[in-house]
Amino acid sequence: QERYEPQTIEPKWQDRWEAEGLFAAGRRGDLPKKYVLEMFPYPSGALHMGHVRNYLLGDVIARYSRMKGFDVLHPMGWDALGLPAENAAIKDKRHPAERTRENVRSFKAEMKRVGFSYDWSREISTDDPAYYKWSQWFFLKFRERGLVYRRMAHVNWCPGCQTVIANEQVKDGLCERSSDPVVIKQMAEWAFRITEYSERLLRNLDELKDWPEEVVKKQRNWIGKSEGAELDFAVDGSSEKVRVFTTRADTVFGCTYVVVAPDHPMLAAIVPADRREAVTAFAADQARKAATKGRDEELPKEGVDTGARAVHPFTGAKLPIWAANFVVSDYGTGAVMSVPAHDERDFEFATLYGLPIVRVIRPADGAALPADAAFTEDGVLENSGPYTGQTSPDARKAIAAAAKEGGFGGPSVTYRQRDWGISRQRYWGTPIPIVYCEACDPAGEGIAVPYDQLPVELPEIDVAAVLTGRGEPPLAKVPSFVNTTCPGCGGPARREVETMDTFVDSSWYFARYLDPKNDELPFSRSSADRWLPVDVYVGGPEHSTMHLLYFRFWTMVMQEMGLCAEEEPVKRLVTQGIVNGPDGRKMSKRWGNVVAPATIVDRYGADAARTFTMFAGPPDRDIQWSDEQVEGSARFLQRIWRLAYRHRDSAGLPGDLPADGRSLEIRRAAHKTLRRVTEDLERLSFNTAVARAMELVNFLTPVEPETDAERAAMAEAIRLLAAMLSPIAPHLAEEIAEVYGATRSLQATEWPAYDPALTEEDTRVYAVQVNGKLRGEVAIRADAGEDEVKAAAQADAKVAPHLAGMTVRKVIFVKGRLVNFVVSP
Ligand code: ANZ
Ligand code: ZN
Repeated sequence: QERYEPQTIEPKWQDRWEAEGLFAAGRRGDLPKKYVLEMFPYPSGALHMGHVRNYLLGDVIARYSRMKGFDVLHPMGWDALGLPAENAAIKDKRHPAERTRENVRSFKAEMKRVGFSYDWSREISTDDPAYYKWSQWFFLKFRERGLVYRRMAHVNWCPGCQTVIANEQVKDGLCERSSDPVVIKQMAEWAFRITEYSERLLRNLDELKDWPEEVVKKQRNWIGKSEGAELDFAVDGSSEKVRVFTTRADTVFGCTYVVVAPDHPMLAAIVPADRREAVTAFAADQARKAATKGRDEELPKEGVDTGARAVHPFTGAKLPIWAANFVVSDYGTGAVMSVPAHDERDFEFATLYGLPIVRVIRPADGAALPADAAFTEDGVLENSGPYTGQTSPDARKAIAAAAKEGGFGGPSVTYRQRDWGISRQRYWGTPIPIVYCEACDPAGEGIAVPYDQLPVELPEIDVAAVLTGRGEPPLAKVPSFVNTTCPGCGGPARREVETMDTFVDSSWYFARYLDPKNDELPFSRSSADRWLPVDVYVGGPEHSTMHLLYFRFWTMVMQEMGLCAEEEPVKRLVTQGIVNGPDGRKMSKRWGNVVAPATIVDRYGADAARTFTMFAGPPDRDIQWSDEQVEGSARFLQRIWRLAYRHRDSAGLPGDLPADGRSLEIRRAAHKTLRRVTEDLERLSFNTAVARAMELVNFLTPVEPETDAERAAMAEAIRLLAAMLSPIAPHLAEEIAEVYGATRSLQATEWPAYDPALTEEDTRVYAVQVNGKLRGEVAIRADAGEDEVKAAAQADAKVAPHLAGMTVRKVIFVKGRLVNFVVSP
């Protein structure tokens, strides 16, 4: 009928896609593969348009790729375990599994209504024992490779709740839940030795050419490689040595004292008896202060002279050893040589405590030195014995080499990255497959649960009794879980009662999709060879470091285990911008500004919601939700439908009638648009693709074909329009294609080819201004209309920053020459 009715069209096509199994991966083993993945959701609350944008980006890519002749893997699953579900369970006394199941059901129903093209036969959920069995398997395999160990670590302990809490739950030193002051406690935990891969994680970043620069930069900083030297300072009158890490070995002759962390393990051995009490009191005071300070707060510098003396490795001078709070125990060696003349922190500290300052570097250009500050740059050495006169870089090398030669240190590299602690005192997580037996394992190192006993399943529980948020970890309160037999001696043993960080679950889920039902291995080698790496991975930039580092690490280990050939999981990473609500704040349950896809689908249709979301801006930019613009998208789709409907009688005409005059014009417009849209989709520029389609619709709408050639050209244009829009507005596109004679779904049809002869054209260069200031230029074909030029200008890398966070008040457009955005904050 003449009216565009998404409410009838959309379910019809969704049913048909499902019935035909069009989205099953592996249907076309003869075709090249493409693995398109979106970060799987944590199914809490309800799906909103902020999530939808993420999945939509993947969906458009998946749909386009199928038409381009790829065998596409596009799966979806659930990051179902985790703290929010457990906290909700504590509050309302319902089992987290129940709520999770409900949420998954509603997420899935909503996803289907938006028309996402998932292969649901591969659905996974991390709370499924058939899934977490393999997380446990990996844990044990990693442990066999020396990549899992038990360590003592500083954790936030809330005495009120009797549990360890995450950094995020500490507010101004108080427990968020009970308001008790949080203390730092030493506790045993399981950790992954990710630092063993720091160098490789760093080095491979150079190869990740299709990753956003910001993500690569963040990972680089997170790993934090620091090249320098380690130097030993003998402790006077003792056999001990204090080893320091420095990036400025060239300043060693300016070292006037040595500083160790307040909790440096060597203190007990080197502090003379008469200073012991003072140093211990200082350490205790600092531990308390560190525990109660805000997470990002920096404490004022404080220190204490330990009374011990260090021997300078080059001059033999006796230097005081201090303990101070600006030296941290878990970086480098936990000790530094202080050079107040050339380091700001040292300068501040030396000034505070009246310690000597000796200058050993002067500026190479002879510039004057600041009187009351450190000179922190490289220069030329002075007062430095045999090294005097050398430049800083040369001296660094020479001094590190001398230390190596003399057996008191040498070149050294340190990373800021820490090992990954994964123990959580929680119920709703993957049980750690370890038991403790006092007979076989008196040291408490933990005995692996035998592989044939995996999975260690989460026990059924009395929710009200176990999930209290207080006392011991929940699993410790379930005797039937805790008490087990030792796999070694068959005697009584206790199970590990802590569960794994959920980042473990998400470190390898992308590989489980390859072979989700495998019960011999997490996935088969042949499935890995077929599908890995992920070709496009779409997700939020907030995962730049933790998740995206963990799963790179995991993949390296999987590769070493022979499970896959790839050591990097993802070829191209797309980080999508935020969807802000109409109030300009990030769409979130917390702000009460979420827009539910169901409401939008009911009102405007899934295709309108999809078109709006893709048109609103480039993938990596934030967009603002706007009901008017969704309505605008719906109107645009309506116009397409009316156009198609109006010319439906021409559908039977052959597409390649000889064209001239007006029919040629129509064909040129259609083919040029097809070419542009194809290029835009290739570079994931979806907003400009929509803009170009709009231009074509504007062009075609007023045309009244009179000859058969014109009618045929019009029918061809409409067919092409449907095909090119089908990744974005798939339901409408299918409906039009069907009216125009298609017998198969567009998803089983090849992406149309444009006729190059019809697409030649000349271009214009537009000056792009923001508030009248020239900010960039865009080259675009001469017949591009205002919308298209605007979209291209907004997407331009030079222009975009000037529009970020601004509201466009007006656009001045001079055809063929200029576009000027009038904006205000
Ligand atoms: C002497 C020196 C002289 C330093 C100078 C700097 C400038 P990055 O680049 O971050 O690795 N340092 C080393 N271990 C530390 C610890 N555990 N806690 C606090 N500070 C520590 O910084 C390395 C520098 O940070 C090292 O080089 C050391 O100070 C300090 F003119 O050594 B430097
Ligand atoms: Zn035993």
